[in-house]
Amino acid sequence: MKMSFRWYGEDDPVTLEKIRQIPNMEAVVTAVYDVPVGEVWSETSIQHLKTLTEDAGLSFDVIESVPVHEDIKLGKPSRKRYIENYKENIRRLGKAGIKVICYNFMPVFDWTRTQLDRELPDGSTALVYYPEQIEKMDPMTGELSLPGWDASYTKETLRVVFEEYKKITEEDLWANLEYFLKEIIPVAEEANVKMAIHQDDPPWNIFGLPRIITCEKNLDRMLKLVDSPYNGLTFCTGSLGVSPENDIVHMVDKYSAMGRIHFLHLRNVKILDGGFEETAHMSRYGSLDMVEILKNLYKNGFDGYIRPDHGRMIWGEAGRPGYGLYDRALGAAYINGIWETLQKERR
Ligand code: DNO
Repeated sequence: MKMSFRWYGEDDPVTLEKIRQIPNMEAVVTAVYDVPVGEVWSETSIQHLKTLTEDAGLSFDVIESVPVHEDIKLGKPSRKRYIENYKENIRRLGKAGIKVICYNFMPVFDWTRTQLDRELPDGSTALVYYPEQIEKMDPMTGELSLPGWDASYTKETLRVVFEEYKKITEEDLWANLEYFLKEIIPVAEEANVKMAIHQDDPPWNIFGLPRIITCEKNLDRMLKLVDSPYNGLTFCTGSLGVSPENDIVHMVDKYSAMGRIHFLHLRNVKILDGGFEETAHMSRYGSLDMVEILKNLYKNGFDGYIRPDHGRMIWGEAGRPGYGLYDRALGAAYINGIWETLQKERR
């Protein structure tokens, strides 16, 4: 496994110099943020990120994310242009040495929480999703914004896109995903870039919008749409793990044995009735058994990328929700410890 860390670019308070000092840190996970969703990334911007990363002693291997334009998910005629742009991004990133591109196929909203600063008993704060809060949320008022969300929506454009989704069933979304994959995976193969879909977070429909990348049955279906190692997963333990029906230890075993996990987001979550709280990474704080997850990866010879996912805010840190330095660094150290133990046991 190669340890990696998400970096939001030059205005991220968590600098590359800090990231580099986390033990065993190899790769940076980042993106070009100055281009609207759907457009082609300039080679200058890609090269700039690569230079900054490599000058800091880290490798430029993983992109999270190249976002998929809404017209592709909606299957509109204009998708043709956006898919061509997407292919061009894959080619350009491949040329720059990128090995994995993470993306998602969630309509309109990326990951969703109902509160970003829920105080835990130890005084740290965490991201949570409570059913009684989601019921009261109205996306049209746009009060909530999370790192990675497309911030370009106005109330009017959001209203229009919601109207368009009223006509889209889950099966339509599947058909649009299939069309997209059949177009882009051959390009990814040629560019030698592994495409890695992120699961829907949370893995159920929200605000009446369909979500399909949610469970084992649907991951099986997704991987079969184009049966190529280049059509793979960003396996996110926290996204899938909030649904009690997802057996994360088993799924990690199955998909890593198939060679279809290229990138992992590792975090722990505590399942509540209809909701969840994010917790510290260590198994005892949440519902996931991190040791069993890592054991299965190790057993299957996993050599892809892992990043510690969201952290709590601790030690008075302020920053992007979920993406501070301290708790994510503790997560990396914890994962490193388990991995080293597995390596030594093997010898
Ligand atoms: C949240 C992230 C997601 C992820 C995208 C991938 O913290 O895991 O925003 O980057 O869904 O496209």
